Amino acid sequence: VEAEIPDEQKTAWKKHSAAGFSNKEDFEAAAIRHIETTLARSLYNCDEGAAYGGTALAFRDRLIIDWNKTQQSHTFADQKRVYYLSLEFLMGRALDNAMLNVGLKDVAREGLADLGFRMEDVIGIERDAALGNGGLGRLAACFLDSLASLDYPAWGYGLRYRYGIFKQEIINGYQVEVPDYWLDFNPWEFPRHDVTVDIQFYGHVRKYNDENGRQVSVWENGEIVTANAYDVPIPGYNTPTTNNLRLWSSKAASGEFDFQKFNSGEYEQSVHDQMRAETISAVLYPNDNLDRGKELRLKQQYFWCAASLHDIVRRFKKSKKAWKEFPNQIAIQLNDTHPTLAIPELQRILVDEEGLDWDTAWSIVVNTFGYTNHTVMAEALEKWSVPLIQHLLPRHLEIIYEINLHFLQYVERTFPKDRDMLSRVSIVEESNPKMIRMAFLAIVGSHKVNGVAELHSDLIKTTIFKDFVKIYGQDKFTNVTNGITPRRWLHQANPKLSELIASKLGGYDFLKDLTLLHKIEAYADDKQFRKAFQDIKYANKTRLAKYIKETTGVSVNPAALFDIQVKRIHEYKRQQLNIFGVIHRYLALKAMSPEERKKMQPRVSIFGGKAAPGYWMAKCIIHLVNEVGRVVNNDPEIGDALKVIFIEDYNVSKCEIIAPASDISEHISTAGTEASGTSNMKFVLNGGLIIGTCDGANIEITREIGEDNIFLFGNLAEDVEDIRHQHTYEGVLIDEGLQKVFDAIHSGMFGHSDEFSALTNTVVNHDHWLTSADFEAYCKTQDTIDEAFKDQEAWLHKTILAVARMGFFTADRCIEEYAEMIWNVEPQKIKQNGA
Ligand code: CBF
Repeated sequence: VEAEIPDEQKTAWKKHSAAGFSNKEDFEAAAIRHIETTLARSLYNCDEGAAYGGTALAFRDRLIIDWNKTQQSHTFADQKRVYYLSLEFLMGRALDNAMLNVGLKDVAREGLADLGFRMEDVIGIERDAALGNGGLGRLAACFLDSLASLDYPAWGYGLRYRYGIFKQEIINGYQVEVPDYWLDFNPWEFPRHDVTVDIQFYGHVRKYNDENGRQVSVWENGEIVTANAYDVPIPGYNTPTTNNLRLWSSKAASGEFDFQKFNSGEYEQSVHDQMRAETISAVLYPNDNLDRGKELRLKQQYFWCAASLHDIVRRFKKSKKAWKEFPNQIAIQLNDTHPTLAIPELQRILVDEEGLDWDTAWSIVVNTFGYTNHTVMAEALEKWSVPLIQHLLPRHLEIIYEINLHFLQYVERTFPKDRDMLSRVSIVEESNPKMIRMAFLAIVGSHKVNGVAELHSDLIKTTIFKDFVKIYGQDKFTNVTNGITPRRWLHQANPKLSELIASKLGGYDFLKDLTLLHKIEAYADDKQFRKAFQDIKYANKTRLAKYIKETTGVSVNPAALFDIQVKRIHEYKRQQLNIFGVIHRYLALKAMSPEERKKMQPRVSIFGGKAAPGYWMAKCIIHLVNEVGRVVNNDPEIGDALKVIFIEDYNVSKCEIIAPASDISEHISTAGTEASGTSNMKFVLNGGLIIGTCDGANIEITREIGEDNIFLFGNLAEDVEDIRHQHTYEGVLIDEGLQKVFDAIHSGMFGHSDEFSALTNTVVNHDHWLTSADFEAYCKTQDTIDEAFKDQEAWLHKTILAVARMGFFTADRCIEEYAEMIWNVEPQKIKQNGA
């Protein structure tokens, strides 16, 4: 309480309070001080690594001053806050983002030049914080940027994995996984040694009746692991608001280390518990859209949910408000089902620890949580075996059963004649072993459920959650179409395009109100603007070509059409369709005379993405792409007409170079399988067009930018099931062109054909992903693109219109929709003095 602090203390603090730099001189002073004192380097041994360290630490100081002001201000105001629970935060690099968001990149550039360094080299030193697999984790990172930029009081909660997503190496055309130990030097986190939570696993539940005859459950005798907090400041763009991302790291609880064993020489055993505890936050599971049901993963989920909830409840209790105020003060968003255990955990805290009755507690729980679904694919829908939960979290299993009982009683009352309904919607699946359906628990325990694009939100209502719509009504289900942050994905990745747009719009306001982009539509026919736009694209392609040359040794011509598909490798995303199309093109080029070949539009087909280590088919796709590249790129007859590139170790920082360099990018999932996609938005915002299916956010992108400015093809979601049914009963009809591709593969043209038999057989046997069914349409659309690209003026017209119409896809709009429809929170501006 301010009034209780003596005046002398206040004066001393005021006089010496840390001040951030805002000019070159002060930046240099801050950076050099850190280089000398924190990093123990000097003028004589300051390399790029040290320059990065000094710059990052100088900016971290700046951020933490704003962070303190923001947190103080939020505590004083005591408004409703949002907590975003996500097992993945794919943050990428922090320095460039921090410099741009606080508006001091030019100051730092000049300062670094004085010290003898180039900004680009210094930025390039930073390792990506790669705590995620793909779209879901990157979405969480974009949302954090928007929450801070829009001044929402919000925290992210996640796990501080010691190893992020593995580093991918391509050796002899095969993916090899190498561990990503990224914490050697991480200037962006603050260890909070004072913030720890003891988390319990295993044990048993003891019941007794208290003096009022009320049954009490005590979960006891478990194994304790400690959660340690690490805070990462999240700066908003052009605002002092700096929010917090709190990541938990696991440690053996103090007292767990067995000194007796250690002293008697049993070293290994004595450190065993220590290591076991630390394993919980050691590694990110490298699966995207796939549930493997591993015990350690369940431990991760509970560890993180329990630590986060403990923290949230502790903060709430400080306010001394009544429990019924909890949902008015706190909104918790569940990013997919991974944090669903937070639901029974909050119920446990309220009932077992705080003594609330079941119904009061449950109403608080439901009004607090919102659940975002990111997939309809069966293999990604999480289920946990009842015996496993029973063993690891015995009290939670009881609570889940009780939640289910109350829910099923309600269903029974509402639909007395529909017995099947009970087994269809039960949170407990009556299989052997019984399984807990996490998505169902998330729906029952939340007041809103949202999908991430219109088609996807409709599909969840008509397929996997159909019964729940009957039970709860339409209003519980809503849509928030995904978006991306224009700060990173335009301003940072494509500074020249951002500058060109700003020159026409009279400043950078569009970075906070992306709908302002519509004003550049007026320049779509302006010759000078077009030329400038075209030059920027060419420069970005040249930058990527240089990167490709340096990393693969292959020269590509920046004047060729750059066709890019970078994302996780997955059969549903259909990189196989793309590479079969490339082979089809190669065969066609080989069959042409040199004169005919010269008339063809030169192309560079670029792939990138990681396969989950245990996903054999995805690994076959990577191998085939690399083998096709080896053959095509070394074929003297082909030359520049076609090049095939696989970019190793695709990640966020590489995407920042790749997205601005596309002419066409591929978003070609089997219709109805890609919930939204977000790279589609990044590519269009950077002046590239899309070849895509009517899937996910492609549909809304088409609606916004106009169907003349996108190349759609393929079967529609509503027809997919019928086609699959036909395949099962009548067999697969292999497209003629595709058959030639398969013949070429079987002939050994791209290496031993056995290596690829799984890939071709799956199409011949079931064609579950409609590779053959969509092949002809895909190839024809690629031909249309070749023709369209030849008319550069018309192409430029399309790309400029598309950029101008992308305003809807900002993550800021998403956050405003969540805030209004789901969280009911208001922004809170922080004054520069922190009041
Ligand atoms: O909503 C964000 C993204 O999430 C996924 O990556 C996911 O992990 N389920 C989906 O596959 C994407 O379609 C979606 O854009």
